Amino acid sequence: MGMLGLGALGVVFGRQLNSAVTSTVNATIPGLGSVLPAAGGFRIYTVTNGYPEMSEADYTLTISGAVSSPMTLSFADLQTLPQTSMTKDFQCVTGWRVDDVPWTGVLLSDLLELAGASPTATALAIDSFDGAYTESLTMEQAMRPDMLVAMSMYGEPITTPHGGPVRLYTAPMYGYKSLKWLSRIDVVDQVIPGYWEQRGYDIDAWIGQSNGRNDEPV
Ligand SMILES: Nc1nc2c(c(=O)[nH]1)N[C@H]1C(S)=C(S)[C@@H](COP(=O)(O)O)O[C@H]1N2
Ligand SMILES: [Mo]
Repeated sequence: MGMLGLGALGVVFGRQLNSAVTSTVNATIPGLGSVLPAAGGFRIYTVTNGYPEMSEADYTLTISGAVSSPMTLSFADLQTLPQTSMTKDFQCVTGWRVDDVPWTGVLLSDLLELAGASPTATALAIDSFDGAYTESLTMEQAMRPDMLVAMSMYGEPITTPHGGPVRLYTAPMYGYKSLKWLSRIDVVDQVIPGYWEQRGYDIDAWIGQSNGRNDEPV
């Protein structure tokens, strides 16, 4: 419970804790935004000062590391790849859930195949263009058919607060794995714990089977 309590607090108040370290002026107001429910029941989270803006025209996704074809894809490149849609719940480890969210994008497995990810690589180290948030997935997890590099949510472009133009949607795992403002996927030979994992959350974030929670898997 010690770790969970700390971690859960961190999600809700991460913004304040962060700013408490770096500034006192902005310590409260932007943090409050992160605990207010947004439209549709989502709560909008960020661990930095606000939400980084990036147009579809400026967007790039880099796939690097242990791949035979390192590549940098534009938003238009991603649109030319096979699109996969899924409608599934979004579950944050702090307890809120949004049912039946339609997502569309490119399967993470399709991108890894395209880049020629090494069959002996064991994990992904994933970065956000917010400059702070990171995530990890094992290669086995990343190759599942419900791990999406999402470009649309509710049939619309993903908004900036929700991590647009491109974010991860890791359906079988708690929301902290669904990194927003996706910028880089690095294929690596060991799991590098992500932002919240360094702060106490389970690396394997299976819904209902981690962080001491007992949520219904969805
Ligand atoms: N870059 C970034 N991605 C992130 C987060 C964050 O703070 N920064 N929070 C995570 C957590 S804990 C959750 S529950 C979801 C929330 O997604 P939303 O902000 O679109 O509701 O984003 C995840 N991805
Ligand atoms: Mo979360």
